[in-house]
Amino acid sequence: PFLENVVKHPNFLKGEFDTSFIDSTPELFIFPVRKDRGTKLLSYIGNVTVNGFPGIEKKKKPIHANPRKPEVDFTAPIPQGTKQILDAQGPEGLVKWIHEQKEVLLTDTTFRDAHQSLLATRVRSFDMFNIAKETAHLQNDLFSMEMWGGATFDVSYRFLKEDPWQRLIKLREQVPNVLFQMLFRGANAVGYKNYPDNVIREFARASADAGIDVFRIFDSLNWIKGMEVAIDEVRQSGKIAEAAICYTGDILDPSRDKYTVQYYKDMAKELEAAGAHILAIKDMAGLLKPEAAYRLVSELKDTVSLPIHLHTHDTSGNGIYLYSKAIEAGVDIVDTALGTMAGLTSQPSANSLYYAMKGGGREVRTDVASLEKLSHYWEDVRKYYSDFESGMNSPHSEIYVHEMPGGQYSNLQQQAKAVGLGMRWEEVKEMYSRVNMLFGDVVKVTPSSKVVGDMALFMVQNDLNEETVLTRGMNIDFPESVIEFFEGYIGQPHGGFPKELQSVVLKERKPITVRPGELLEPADFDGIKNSLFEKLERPVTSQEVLAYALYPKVFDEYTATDQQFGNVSVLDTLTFLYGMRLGEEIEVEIEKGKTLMIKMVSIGEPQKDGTRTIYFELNGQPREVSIQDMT
Ligand code: 3PY
Ligand code: ZN
Repeated sequence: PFLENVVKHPNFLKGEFDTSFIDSTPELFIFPVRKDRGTKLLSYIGNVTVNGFPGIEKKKKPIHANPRKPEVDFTAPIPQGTKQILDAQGPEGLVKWIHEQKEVLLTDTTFRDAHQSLLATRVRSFDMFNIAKETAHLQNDLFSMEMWGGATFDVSYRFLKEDPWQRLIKLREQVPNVLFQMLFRGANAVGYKNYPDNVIREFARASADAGIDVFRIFDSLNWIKGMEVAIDEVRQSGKIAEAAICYTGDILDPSRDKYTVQYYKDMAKELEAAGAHILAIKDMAGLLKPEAAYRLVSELKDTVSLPIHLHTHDTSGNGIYLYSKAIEAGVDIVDTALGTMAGLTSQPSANSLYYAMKGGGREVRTDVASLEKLSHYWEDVRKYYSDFESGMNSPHSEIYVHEMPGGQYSNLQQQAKAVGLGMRWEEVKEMYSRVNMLFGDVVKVTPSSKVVGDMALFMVQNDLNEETVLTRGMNIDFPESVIEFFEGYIGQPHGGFPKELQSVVLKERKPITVRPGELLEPADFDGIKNSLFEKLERPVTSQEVLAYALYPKVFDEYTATDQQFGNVSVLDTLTFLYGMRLGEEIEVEIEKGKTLMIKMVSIGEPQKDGTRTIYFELNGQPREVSIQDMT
């Protein structure tokens, strides 16, 4: 219809067709509505009720009371926070302010890494919006909220069928006082491979425009070249470039002499020179032991003049002890999650850390009563997502041996089951650490951790060991991710690639040693925009163009679902995951002030063609939808 509108438009007929013509003629965008939003949502609900939600066992919709929410006086103004400092004084002013604080500052990860690590990143925007205003009022003491980046982007489109940009934009409206932080995988942005430089730059800029203030930038091999483009673009956007050192190995173990204190100090100096405003120590697997943390933070404090921000995962159970040692050594900011979303593969609990430090030399800047109130909300919400829990329910000290990042553990376990290696999980874990050594002891974090995981699965599955990989390797087709790694397409590891293995994996292919971004063709944003525009028959935002540039297939699937079912992010989480019970009635606010009343009346018998009719009442009127029964 859009093209039809265009070609019939008088200005077009006059030959005045350019993009400003589209902008100045909004009538082009008035299309006949094909299927109303209510009916689309009913189709979604009917579908998930009958067919279940992908990835979770189909079961009856559980019954939960509404989550407990703290009472907040919303007539009071939202208290000022760090966002106001950045906006008024710029990055340098904010850095100066951090240096002046005596108390330890917190970043809350509840909206990102906590649920990425505990619940496979499945927490929906709906449950965040529902507590956003309360969070702004009660958590104004935070340094930042980590609420975007990492796996958020991919999972939102792929599994939650919602637009991650809307999460950011709407949370920004409701939380105008605390800095928003994202995890940015350097040249891999929010993906699993290196992207062309123009994608990295455009994505950083667009994220800044949509509301991100602090960019934690890392490279999965600690290769500074892989971080420089992102650091530069973030600085140009007037935002905070927090450059990260990924911590691996054990600085206090003399037999692990590849990643020494000196290695980290050198890297810190390089990151300072590359323009970092803050230095992050990113302990993505929870390998940093308490005494090592004391040593590392002390030495880094003496090496650079940047504030130091420490991130860990509490998998071993040593998280609070480790933070306490880091605080003693002068760390400025630490990452925690609200108590009920903390611990194990997630971050240490803010609530516990507060009490641990109380009465000592340096206390934690927070209001513990507020933390407890918000923790109640998340305790209740977490139950909606119980199907995504990893099953780990006690501290795992073996993390120090296998070195698998918090977010990878349950993922790899699923992958192992999927290829029939569920019963050999212990072997897979052991192989993971052997592959690490075979690769020359590499940093393991997305996406390098995925390469190690893929190789470990491959070796167990094919009964290979370190020796047979080399002797029989010329006749083996290695996993694609492993080939790309040895080609240099996710960067260069510290100390280089093991040469013999590299040639066996690559065979005739030649490795690169330059930054992949120097070789990759720039993304053609205009071309993407035009093709999306034709496919979707509606205006396309630059955010959508970027989403496509990063994840073409995932984005196509998302827009197909969006066309079929409309905006499903407005559904409450239990309805989204389980559909409805017979006789149940729900309210759905499809936009501000516009609410649909939906009642599920009955489910018809399957027809010969495999369809079923589902009978609803929509705002009191009977409505039926036909869906395909796939069970
Ligand atoms: C991610 O890249 O998603 C991570 O959380 C790495 O630790
Ligand atoms: Zn993490």
